[in-house]
Amino acid sequence: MRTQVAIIGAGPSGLLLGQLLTRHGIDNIILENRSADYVLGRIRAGVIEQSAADVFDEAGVGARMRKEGLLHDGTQICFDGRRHRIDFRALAGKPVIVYGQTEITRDLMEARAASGATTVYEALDASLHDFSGDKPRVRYRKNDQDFEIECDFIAGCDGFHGVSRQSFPAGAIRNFERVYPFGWLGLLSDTPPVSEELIYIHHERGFALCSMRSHTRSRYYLQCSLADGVEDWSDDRFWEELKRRLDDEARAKLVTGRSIEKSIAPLRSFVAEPLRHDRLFLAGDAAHIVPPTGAKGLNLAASDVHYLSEGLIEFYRKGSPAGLDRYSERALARIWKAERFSWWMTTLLHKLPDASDFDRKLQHTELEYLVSSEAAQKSMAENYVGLPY
Ligand code: RFL
Ligand code: PHB
Repeated sequence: MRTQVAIIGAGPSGLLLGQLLTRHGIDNIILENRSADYVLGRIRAGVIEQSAADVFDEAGVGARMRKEGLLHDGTQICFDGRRHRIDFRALAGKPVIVYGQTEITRDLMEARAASGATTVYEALDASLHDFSGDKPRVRYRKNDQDFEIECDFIAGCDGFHGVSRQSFPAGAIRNFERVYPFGWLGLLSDTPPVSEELIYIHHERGFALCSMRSHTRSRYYLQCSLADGVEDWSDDRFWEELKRRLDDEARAKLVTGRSIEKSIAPLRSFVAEPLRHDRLFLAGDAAHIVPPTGAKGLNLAASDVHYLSEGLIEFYRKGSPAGLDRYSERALARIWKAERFSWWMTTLLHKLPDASDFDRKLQHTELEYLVSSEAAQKSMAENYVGLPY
């Protein structure tokens, strides 16, 4: 088989890149090691920046998001049992869109199927070869048969545990990492959200987040121990613990119900540099991880893919490698700002197990400063709605 761009991974990064390239007449094949149903079953991000939404529009997949997505003009920060509102529209001039990653992924999959471009699901043992020459190849196995794709470029969009970053030669990539000593336990339920806006809660028992997918579907998170398993958390235990962390009004309003999904995610900050080795490029979670507190992971995937698709389109249209040469530097500048913001939101809002009394006083003062200073709120709003591309 031969294609122009071989894309590894059919998460949001890979599907979005494939869609943008296809629309510009650039041939591409996506290899995904899981099934389409498995990919659609993962419950992840919920908040989309306007600029990421614009990239989804450009890829021709924004219509349902624009129709069904919920526009949020602000968010709520709760501590000491009181809620404070950060007004995104007033402070940063735009709202965010609440629309599930699952839905975006579904929209991308449908658009790809309609375009006729090839996606190989359950493509096992992908291995990347010769990307330092001008004829890179990708090998994989499907239904016990071996296949090889010859291509011009390989885009590694295969997430944190994928093969692409691991294929960089030793010494050609540097990792920067912080692992947090707690996790997030998420619960999805067909119950009306407790509030019209997301509530980020700092509480002495740990962080909590009230989010949503629609007016009838809620998504809640609790800071939990890394030693916990989902089996330790019955629905009843989850709701009881969430109630303890809510303010009085939210506690009284909370509608509980059967969970339709529950999962635990560890929290990590991670960046690999650079994002390119010759004809192999990394984008999305393959290159970086943010803790979910800032809602930046999916949004960074969209900005990486925007820069990378621009470079590839320029290469095929004009024969110029300039955009590809600038890709790593451009993408990393935005990635590090999102890393900073996600780290800041995480340390501001969680119960930090190793904190001293001094650290806890500073954390409380930071919260007080945020809710009392327009300048501080403006900085948070500007980052939350998304820094410019
Ligand atoms: P993904 O989604 O991990 O997709 C990678 C794909 O590659 C496949 N793969 C392989 N395929 C072929 N061969 C191999 N060897 C392969 N190895 C892996 C995988 O099966 C998968 O299908 O990465 P991508 O596309 O870069 O997208 C990144 C986003 O999924 C991620 O950043 C967000 O979900 C992060 N995130 C959030 N981001 C936001 O912008 N806003 C949010 O509100 C938000 N909330 C969250 C989140 C992530 C969470 N978890 C579970 C980590 C909330 C949570 C709880
Ligand atoms: C979500 O709805 O899943 C969500 C929202 C905001 C975050 C993280 C996750 O910061």
